[in-house]
Amino acid sequence: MTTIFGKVIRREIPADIVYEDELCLAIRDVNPQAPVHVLLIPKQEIARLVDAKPEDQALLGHLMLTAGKVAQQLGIGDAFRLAINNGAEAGQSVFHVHVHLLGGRPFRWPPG
Ligand code: DGP
Repeated sequence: MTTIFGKVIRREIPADIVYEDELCLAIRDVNPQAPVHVLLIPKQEIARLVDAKPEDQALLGHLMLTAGKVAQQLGIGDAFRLAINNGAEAGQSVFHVHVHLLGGRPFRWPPG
């Protein structure tokens, strides 16, 4: 089922796109939790991380490598955090898998 991110990918609604390639998009989060808060979104619609299949391994790896690249591009390459919320109780609100890339402020551990 398509989500708001599917609409972004198809350019049906606007987004601040900071990176794009054949497999994914990186957009600025509409509700940023850090000075830099970007979402890496695969163009393939996968609802949750646990719905990914073995054949999606390269795509998931691509998101990780791209996160590092985009972090460098946005000047937070030395300190950033990646997060994937899987399931509503873990904070997932958009059911199209995505990686949060956050940076530009200190982060505590463990996360809340
Ligand atoms: P999550 O809660 O992990 O599913 O993250 C969803 C994120 O998506 C949340 O931080 C807010 C963001 N978001 C929701 N709708 C939109 C939108 O239409 N545009 C953008 N840029 N971000 C959105």
